[in-house]
Amino acid sequence: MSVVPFAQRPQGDVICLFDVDGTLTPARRTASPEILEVLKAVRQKAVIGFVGGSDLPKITEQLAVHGQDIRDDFDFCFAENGLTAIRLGQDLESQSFIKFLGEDNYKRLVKFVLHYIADMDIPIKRGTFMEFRNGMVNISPIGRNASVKERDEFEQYDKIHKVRAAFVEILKKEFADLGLTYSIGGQISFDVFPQGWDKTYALRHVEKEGFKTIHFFGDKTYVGGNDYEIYEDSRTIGHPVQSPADTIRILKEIFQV
Ligand code: M1P
Repeated sequence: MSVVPFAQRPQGDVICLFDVDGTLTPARRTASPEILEVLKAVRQKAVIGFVGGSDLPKITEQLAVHGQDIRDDFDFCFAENGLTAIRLGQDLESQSFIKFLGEDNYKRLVKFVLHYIADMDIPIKRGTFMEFRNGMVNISPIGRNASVKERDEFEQYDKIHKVRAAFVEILKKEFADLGLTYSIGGQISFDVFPQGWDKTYALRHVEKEGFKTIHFFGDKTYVGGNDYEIYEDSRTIGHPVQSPADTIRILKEIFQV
């Protein structure tokens, strides 16, 4: 696929980075034709990329709704906060959670987490309670195999009982020696990664390009949300959004598309 070089786009020194869940799509659901059209139009003018907490296969399910290669639709693809990074279809260099932690510490973490979840009394449990990814682990008390309805119910339950927040506090104490960050970014789980490997990690890849302006759009821009650090970063112009419709509205205002 031929892509217009950044320098030949009218605003090629401007990049828009987007969170995925709640910003480009409803949580863990697919993108609408409207937002995909607007992104395409913005890409004619400026440079676009996503910065998701999820791994690449999940983000692909959400954004590549016609079965296309997601690498063709975005100039930059940042999954796992940028620990999986792609520029114009080419993989960029990356680090790994397991290398950072070492096998022994990782085993300690797995053992503790699975014991804790086994003893947790919540209304329902499904499967895949801990998902190992390149730059993080994702931990879910209900399990990642929960259906959409079960996810929505768990999210409501957790708003009242705060089981994820309590779990995170316990992990912070138990693994204080490991230098980890815990981020509750979605509906049913939280991510665990080394300090500094939040979404600002992705900025090290775009910084090298010398963009004049880096816009960031996210829905969880409040303290403790997984968009907070990149939204607050002095290198970005942050746009807090409530929904994909809000993202479309702001893009239309900025780029007249
Ligand atoms: O992108 C936000 C989060 O999306 C998913 O969260 P959940 O399954 O809890 O809704 C996960 O992929 C998580 O890693 C990610 O941060």
